Amino acid sequence: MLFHLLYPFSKEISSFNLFRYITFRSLAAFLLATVVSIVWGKYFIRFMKRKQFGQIIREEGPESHLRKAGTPTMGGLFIIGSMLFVLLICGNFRSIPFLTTLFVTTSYFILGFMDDYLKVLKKNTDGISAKGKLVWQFLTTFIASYVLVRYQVLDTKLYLPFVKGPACDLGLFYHFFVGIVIVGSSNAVNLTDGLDGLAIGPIITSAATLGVLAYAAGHKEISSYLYIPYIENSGELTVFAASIIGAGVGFLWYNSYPAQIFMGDVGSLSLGGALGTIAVLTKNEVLFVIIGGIFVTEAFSVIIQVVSYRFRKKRVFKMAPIHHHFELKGWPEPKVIVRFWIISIFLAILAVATLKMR
Ligand code: 57M
Repeated sequence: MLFHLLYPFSKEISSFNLFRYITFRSLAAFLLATVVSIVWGKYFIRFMKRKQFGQIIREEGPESHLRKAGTPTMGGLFIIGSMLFVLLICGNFRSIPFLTTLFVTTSYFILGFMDDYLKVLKKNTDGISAKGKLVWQFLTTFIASYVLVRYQVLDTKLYLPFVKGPACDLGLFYHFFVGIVIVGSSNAVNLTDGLDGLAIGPIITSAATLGVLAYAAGHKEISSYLYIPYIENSGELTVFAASIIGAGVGFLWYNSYPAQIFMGDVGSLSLGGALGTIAVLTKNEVLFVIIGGIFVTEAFSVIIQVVSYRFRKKRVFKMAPIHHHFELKGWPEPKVIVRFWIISIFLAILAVATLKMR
């Protein structure tokens, strides 16, 4: 908002000119989101402890998790809250890519909040049904992709890493493809969020990578130099990504092992949805499989485990998702977490490196 309020006065007060620059507003968003989420998080944890709104631990999980019972959850409330506060100041609300990401993030935030509310506050451990969640998630993406194609913000073409120009035109299937990417990302992050800091680490590396890609895609000269599609106004997603990084760092301040707070579905579903939407808006849906490789691996470990058990009555992993498999192999929790972070950093570097291999 400040961008809309202050920039017109930049002729009188030259320093307001700074608000025009995406780099300035991204740095400001990152720093402000970090401070706001650290401060807000402190009081949020105190409030949740006082109200005894803590995590219910399922018996069938790893033994080591039983001591986590009662840990406050729904930290996603102050993660997304910090992001929205900062984006109100630094965001460009005339950018359709920015508004679309805000719409999906908010929609999934509401879904996750309702699920957590039922599970944590109403002690109804099942929360919203898996089918109900999927209907809500796909409905959100169909609305988003319809608007983006109808108002010609995006075409229905598919772009692949290492390949110059579009690989093919998905036509009407594009809307379903967008759904798979965003809903898949949201649920993969949700599954990954099973150890202290395990999800927020790759969320930060993915947001950083997608922020760089969004800046390049929104810049005419850079996008043509790198042979990537130019998406007008997608540079504003760099500001959005910066707010995710800042709020994520602030959350990690408390979620690092041993966690004082979990993010809850309100955090994992909305942040996963935000990342998937930025990947779609910058035409990096396939590259996102590399960027979010940890999330993809976690989700596939569950699919492989369930399919194997259903058809062979045998498990492939000691327990899925795969982070539990390593826990049950005897890896201490912090070791699993940091090794997954190391892999996500390498995947982020690899993804950016592919820009030069077209
Ligand atoms: C999301 N939620 C964590 C916390 C977090 C189909 C099946 C694979 C589904 C999956 C499942 O239920 N996933 C739900 C994962 C839970 O975390 C809460 O949920 C929020 C995220 N949505 O913010 O509020 C537990 O994770 C631990 N945790 C931490 N630190 C954190 O920072 O330690 C979370 C965040 C928390 C806490 O213990 O209670 C979760 O794991 O449920 N099911 C599973 O993941 C289960 N796997 C399983 O059943 N595998 C089977 C089949 C179905 C594949 C198999 O291997 O044969 C495991 N998870 C649990 N118990 N809790 C194992 C059983």
